[in-house]
Amino acid sequence: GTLHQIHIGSAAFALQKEGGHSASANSAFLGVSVAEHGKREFGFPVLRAKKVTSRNTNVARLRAQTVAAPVETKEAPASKKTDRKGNVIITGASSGLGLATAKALGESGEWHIIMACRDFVKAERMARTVGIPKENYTVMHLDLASLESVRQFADNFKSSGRPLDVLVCNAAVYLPTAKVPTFTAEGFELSVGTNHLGHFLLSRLLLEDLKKSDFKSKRVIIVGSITGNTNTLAGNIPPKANLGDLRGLSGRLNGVNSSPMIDGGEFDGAKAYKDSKVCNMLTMQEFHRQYHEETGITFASLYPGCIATTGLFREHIPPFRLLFPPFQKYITKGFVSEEEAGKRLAQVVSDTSLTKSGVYWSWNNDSASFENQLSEEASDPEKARKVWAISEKLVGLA
Ligand code: NDP
Ligand code: PMR
Repeated sequence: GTLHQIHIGSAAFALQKEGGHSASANSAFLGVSVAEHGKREFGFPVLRAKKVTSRNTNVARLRAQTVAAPVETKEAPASKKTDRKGNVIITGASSGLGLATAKALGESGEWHIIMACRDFVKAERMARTVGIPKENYTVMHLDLASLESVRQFADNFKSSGRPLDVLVCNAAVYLPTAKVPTFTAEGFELSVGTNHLGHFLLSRLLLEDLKKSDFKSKRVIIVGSITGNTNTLAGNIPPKANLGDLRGLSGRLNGVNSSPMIDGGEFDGAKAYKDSKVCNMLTMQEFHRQYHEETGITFASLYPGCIATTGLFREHIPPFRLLFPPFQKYITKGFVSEEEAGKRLAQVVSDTSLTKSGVYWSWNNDSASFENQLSEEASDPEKARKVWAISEKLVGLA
């Protein structure tokens, strides 16, 4: 059975929004900025949710089944190549932000979207439901919780002969109520394994394809989040992201002879998610440092806003799912619709003004994009280098 407990503190809550829309590069989202090491207490209500469950959370140990994508590419004449449609892979395009982005790009007629999804029947159904024109998308199987599936996907994509212009690492799982860790096929804690390690291998394997592309702008976009950034209010809601000295990551996050958490601590699903987002943002920057100059590829991350209605919160307790959207809409004012968030990510994919590399994009209340500041940890080059080096070993690249 399932027992729900929810505690909402009673302190009055008000957030001061920034008046104008000229949020500077130094301002955190919503103008709420917290000193990096500030041990400040917040007078905000604390929403703590715990779920005690006897449900057996299933381990993603299924072997990947992969379908080859139907390819109907026509090679454009060399002179016209830069005028062709862009080809963009979006992971987790079967729901939420990924689906909304696929819809926005699909409708523009300028993109062919490869929807890289673990459930391709669902992906096909969702593509039809939101009305993406048939000729503008292809569904391909990808289960990020299996490195074998990631390799299979990369092979399948390569053999399709389709050029790759933009890769969007969007898929994620969030397991805030899990009492015990679950693991990927290779035995990594599921949140970091899926959100970070799966995408890390995927982007490394597809880098060669991106290099070969002759498209006007080649990009790798890794979706980050405000909750991994401890220089914001949202990033200071416990449990806070913290990768520590990476001892758990070095120990393979297997929960057997090492901790399932990157910092080596006790399992905490919400923290594991936030840690995975820090890894996503660090990976983007390390990619930028190592490859931007040589390849011309733009590497970017973003916080699309709080899309409180997506499937990300599917594992959260029902009262949270009920209260979270109105809380974000009326109290923090950080809420964005899936449609609006999809347009934001679509901008990072295709907008000619968002070509700068190494940037973490955010949007102000008037939906104008700006270069946001990452927390100290999420912008630490030494940590980025270490996470990169350890991750390389874990996914079998080094
Ligand atoms: P959703 O749950 O709606 O979408 C996540 C997608 O990831 C789903 O399509 C899901 O597939 C897919 N996915 C999960 N596990 C795997 C896997 N093993 N292999 C392949 N695909 C997988 O959540 P959101 O749209 O909210 O999340 C999208 C991104 O946005 C994430 O990176 C999240 O961290 C980020 N984000 C979200 C915010 C929010 O407020 N919602 C705020 C900031 C960032 P399926 O459809 O089969 O379930
Ligand atoms: Mg948070 C400006 C205030 C703000 C913003 C933009 C978010 C975004 N949140 C804010 C504030 C608060 N949140 C406050 C004051 C509280 C205490 C009541 C609070 C609580 C809270 C919880 C319990 N918030 C959450 C949770 C989640 O489980 C979500 C999470 O952390 O997932 C990792 C979440 C989020 N708040 C956000 C965003 C964007 C999330 C979704 C997390 C993400 O995708 O990174």
